[in-house]
Amino acid sequence: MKMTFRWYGESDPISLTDIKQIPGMTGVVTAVYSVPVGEVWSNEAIERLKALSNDSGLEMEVIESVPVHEDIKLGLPTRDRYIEAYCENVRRLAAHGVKCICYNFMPVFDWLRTDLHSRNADGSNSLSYDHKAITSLDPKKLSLPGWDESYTPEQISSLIGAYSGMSHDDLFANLVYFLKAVIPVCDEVGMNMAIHPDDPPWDIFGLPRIISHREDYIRLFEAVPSKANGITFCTGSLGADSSNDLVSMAYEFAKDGRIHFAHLRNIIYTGERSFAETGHLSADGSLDLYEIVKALHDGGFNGYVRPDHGRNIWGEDGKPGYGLYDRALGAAYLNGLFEAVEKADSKRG
Ligand code: DNO
Repeated sequence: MKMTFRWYGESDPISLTDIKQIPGMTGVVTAVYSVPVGEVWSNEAIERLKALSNDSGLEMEVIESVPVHEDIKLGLPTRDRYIEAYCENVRRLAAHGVKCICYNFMPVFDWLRTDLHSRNADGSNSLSYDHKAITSLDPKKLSLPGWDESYTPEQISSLIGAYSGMSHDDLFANLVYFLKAVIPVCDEVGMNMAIHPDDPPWDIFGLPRIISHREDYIRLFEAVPSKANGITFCTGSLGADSSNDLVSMAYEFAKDGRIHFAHLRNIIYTGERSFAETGHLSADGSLDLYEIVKALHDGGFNGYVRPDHGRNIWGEDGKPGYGLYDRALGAAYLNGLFEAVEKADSKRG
């Protein structure tokens, strides 16, 4: 396991020095943010991120994300040029020592919450999701927390419209088309693709979502068998649907060599299809992080891990989910869990 931390590049208020001071931190998870989705990243921009990270004693072996252009998800004729650009990014990143790319295939929104500063009893705040609040919104006039800067309500409405009539199978076929072009390049250059699950794992505004349950993964691996076709095991996303058995999925997919990256965090169920993000500790939420870490370990997981969304604590007003303090506490806790399960195993063994 390699413990990493998401870093939003040079505009991130959290410095690489702060990140390096977190015990056990080996690397950053980052991206080139200045290039529009679908274009090729310059070698200079990649090189600069790598040099900054390495100069601070951190590796840059995971990129999150190389985003997938909507035309690819929509299966438009223009997709081939965007897929070619994607393949070029894979080659360039591999040439700079990147080993894993986290991406997603969710139409329009790659995560959704109804509140970015939900007040907790201890005075902290965190992200939360209330499905009733979502269903009461008019998709033609959407203004959503966290998305107002990326899209105008008109843009959201027309993008959602572009997906009308698209079935789950259509979207899945578009994902397979994409992977059949990208995975051979990954095999050639030694890159792992790690698809992020749907967050939350159900359809929203009639948009199909296809990476939400165990069966979705089985179908994905059958369609593109190379182990480079792997996953980002995100407990907070998958765990929002309590029918997902995270412990058995962690074990099964780790054993199959499919988990290249793990986002580990906790949530608490607050109602039907509703949840709030909590601190990472098992006791603080509905997910048993100890059992999940143990299952990953028992399955032979040896990929990258990062603490995921944290709360705002100690007066911090961080980027929602991505402040320093609670994620650092999360990393320390996860390091402890991994050390405990690893040592218990080697003593038995
Ligand atoms: C949110 C993140 C996602 C993730 C993408 C990966 O906090 O987990 O935005 O980076 O879905 O492509």
